[in-house]
Amino acid sequence: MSQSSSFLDALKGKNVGRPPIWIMRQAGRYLPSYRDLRSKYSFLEMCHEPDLIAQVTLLPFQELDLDAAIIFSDILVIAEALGFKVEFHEGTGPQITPPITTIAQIENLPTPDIRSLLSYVARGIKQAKQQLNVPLIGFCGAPFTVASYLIEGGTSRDLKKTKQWMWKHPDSFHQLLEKITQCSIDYLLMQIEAGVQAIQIFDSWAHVHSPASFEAFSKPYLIKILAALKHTHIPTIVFSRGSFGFIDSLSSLAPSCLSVDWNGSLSGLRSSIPSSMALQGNLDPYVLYADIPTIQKQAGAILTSMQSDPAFIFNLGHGVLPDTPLDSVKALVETVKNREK
Ligand code: 1CP
Repeated sequence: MSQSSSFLDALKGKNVGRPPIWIMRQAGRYLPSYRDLRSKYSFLEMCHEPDLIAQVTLLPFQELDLDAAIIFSDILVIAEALGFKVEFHEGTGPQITPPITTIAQIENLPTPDIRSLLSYVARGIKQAKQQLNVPLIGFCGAPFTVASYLIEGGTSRDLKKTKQWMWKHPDSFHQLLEKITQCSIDYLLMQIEAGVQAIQIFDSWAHVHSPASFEAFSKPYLIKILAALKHTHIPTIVFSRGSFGFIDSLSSLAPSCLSVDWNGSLSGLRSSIPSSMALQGNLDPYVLYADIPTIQKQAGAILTSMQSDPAFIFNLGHGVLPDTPLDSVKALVETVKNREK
C-alpha cells in the first residue's frame, strides 16, 4: 500500500484533513453479509481459515468507506493456543473449558509455539492485504482481559472469580499474566511480520480495576508488550474500557494512541495528553440505535470538539453492537467523511 493514509498520519499526529474513521467490531454481526457467512460456518471455522479471515476482514468495505481495516480474529485464539477448548454459543458469548480453578493449572500451562499454532492468522493477514487499499490493524487482548476469560470460563458481569483470584493468589495470577504476555508478544510480532500496519491491544475488562489493581495487574504487562514491539516502529493503540479512571497511568505507557470509551470528553482529555499521542473514540455505540439526525448530531459534537486535531481517529467507545442497523453505521461514516476540516 503506497497511497497516503489519514489513519496512519493521525497515529503520527500529522493528519491535516478530516479525521479518519474505523469501527471496533466492524467485521461482525451487524453486517447482513457477515450473518450470511455465519449461517454456513461456525465462528471458529471462520477464525481458523485464512480465506475466510481475509474475506470477513473485507466485508465491511462492501458497505462502508472506512479508513482502516482490522484483521478478523478473536482475542481468544490465544486461549486455544494455550490448550483451552473455546466455543462460541449463540447468545451466551464465549465458553472456555476447563476454566482455571487451581494454581496447578497455571503452573502446568504449556509454552506454546504461537507462530506455528496461529500461523493461519498470518496467512489471513497476507491474503487480506493483497485486496485492501487501507491500512490493516492487527490486535490481541490485554493479558488481564484474556486471563479473566480463562478464570471465569466465559463472559461475566463483574469478573468476581478473576478478582478473587487476583487478590487471593497474586503470585499465581502474575504467573498467568506473564504466560499470556509472552504469547501475545509472539503473536503480535508474527502479525507485524505478516504485514499489519498498526496494533491495537484491547483491555476490554480494565473497568473492573481499582487504580491500585490496574497498576499491579494490567499496566506492567501492557508495558512489556509495548516494549517488545518498539523496535518494529509499528504504531500502537491501547484500548482500555474505563480508561478515564486511569488516564494518567495509560498515557505514561506512551502508546502511539489511546482509545477511550464514552465516559468522558475527548477534547477535555486532550488538555492532559500530549499532542503527539493520538486519541481514538468515543461515540457511545448505543447512539447508533437513535434516528439518523440524532446520530449526526452526537457524532457532530465529537467532531466539533476535536476540530483540527491532527491526532484524532474517530471510532466508537467500544464495539458496534450486533443488532445495530447497518444504515445507522453508514450514516455515521458519512457524517465523519463529509466533515470539512
Ligand atoms: O457469533 C459470532 O459471529 C461471533 C461474534 C464475534 C465476532 C464478530 C466474536 C465473539 N468475536 C468477533 C470478532 C472480533 N473479536 C474482532 C474482529 C475484528 C473487528 O473488530 O471487526 C475483534 C477485534 C475481537 C476482539 C474481542 N473478542 C474482544 C475485545 C474487543 C471488545 O469487543 O471488547 C473481546 C472481549 C472478545 C471476546 C469475544 N468474542 C466474541 C464475543 C461476543 C466476545 C465478547 C463477549 C463478552 O462480552 O465477554
